[in-house]
Amino acid sequence: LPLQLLHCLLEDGVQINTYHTPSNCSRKVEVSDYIRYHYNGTLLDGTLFDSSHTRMRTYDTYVGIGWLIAGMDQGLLGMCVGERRIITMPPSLGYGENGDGSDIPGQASLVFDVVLLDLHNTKDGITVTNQIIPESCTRKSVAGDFVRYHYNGSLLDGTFFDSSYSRNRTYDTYVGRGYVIAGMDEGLIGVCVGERRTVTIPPHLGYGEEGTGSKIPGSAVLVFDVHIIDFHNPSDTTEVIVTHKTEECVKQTKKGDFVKYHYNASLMDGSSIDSTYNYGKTYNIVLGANQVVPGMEEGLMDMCVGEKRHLVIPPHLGYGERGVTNEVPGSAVLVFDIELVDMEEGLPEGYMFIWNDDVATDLFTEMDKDKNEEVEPSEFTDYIMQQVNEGKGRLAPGFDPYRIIDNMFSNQDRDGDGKITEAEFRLKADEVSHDEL
Ligand SMILES: [Ca+2]
Ligand SMILES: [Ca+2]
Repeated sequence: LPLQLLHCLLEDGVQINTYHTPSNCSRKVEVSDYIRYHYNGTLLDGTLFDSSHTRMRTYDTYVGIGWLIAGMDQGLLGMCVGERRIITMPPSLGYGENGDGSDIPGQASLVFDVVLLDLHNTKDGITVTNQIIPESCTRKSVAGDFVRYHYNGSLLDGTFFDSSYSRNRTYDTYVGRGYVIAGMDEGLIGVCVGERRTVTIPPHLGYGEEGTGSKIPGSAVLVFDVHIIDFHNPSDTTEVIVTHKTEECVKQTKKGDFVKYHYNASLMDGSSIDSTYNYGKTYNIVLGANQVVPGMEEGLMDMCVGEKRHLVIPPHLGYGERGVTNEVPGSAVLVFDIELVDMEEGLPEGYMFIWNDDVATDLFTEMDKDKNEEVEPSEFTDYIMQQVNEGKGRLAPGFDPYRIIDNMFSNQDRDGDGKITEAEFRLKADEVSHDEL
């Protein structure tokens, strides 16, 4: 031992020699903190009497309140996580006259080479640091919201234990409802979409004294670097924002209309899903016919040709918990920018064909071109198409006309023999409904 050190020991105090100081230290050990550290304990002649390293387990204890020998209770105070120090103490602050077991003789001065791995106080709550909040944030998560986020998880000394990035999948959960550890349940409240934050969680709000798995030891403080991808509430409706209004609007879209529109689809983090502009043609659907997700149906209602809208669609009105393989992640909130390019007015609800004019008085005879007292499918189809082309009748837009006409024929051909007789042909204009004439 250097003379200098011996000299200090004579003074009956604890000698502290820090030989590694971490670059950042936001907090130092105080009385009543709970700490996890590794140590090698040696006698003054260098004889190793104990080592937490050989046990491959940290020593976990309260500090400064008499749980440790006095020399350690004093010598560990003021330490930073990651700091390494040598604590040397006289026997009076160690095991005194009698020593301890067979390894520590009486009147032995002790030398502990310590590295601090973890530090918290049971009075601690979570801490939120390193927040980066998008300027566009208009809404913050509340209990009961469903949050999709990425995270990197590490221990206080920087040891990595888990990452959602490594699985290439967000972690998805309800918050404030006990589905995740208490500290995370709290740390995910008040977040914005796109926000980044570091949530530091003491063990009593994490995995406690037991820890979990092979990577999170007991009494470990957890540090999560979190990136919020999106969140929604099960009570959310589709958000519709008109971004461009037309000067005049003759008619607004309604159920049954055939609409042609462009869309840009993306996720809340801005990543693009799909765009009709890439294909150079509109997406065409019949409104109210379940051809698109409910949120889109809603977003396209009461719209004018030329109008543009910004839609935010929660997953329960979009692609749900399952999403679309390789395109839309499960439970994702969708963002659509849409533009109504054209529309064709639909028929009244329930109708697939209507007459614009009065119905011919002797419809059956008009249809039965070859006058064999039966209307064959070709006669029927030709007649209906002729009415449509002459503007006398109208088929529901957006569907295959021949399929509609086939259905109409089948409904009229009550005995299903492939032809319609005059008896089967019971027409009254006010009876016209659905696929019947
Ligand atoms: Ca015929
Ligand atoms: Ca028949």
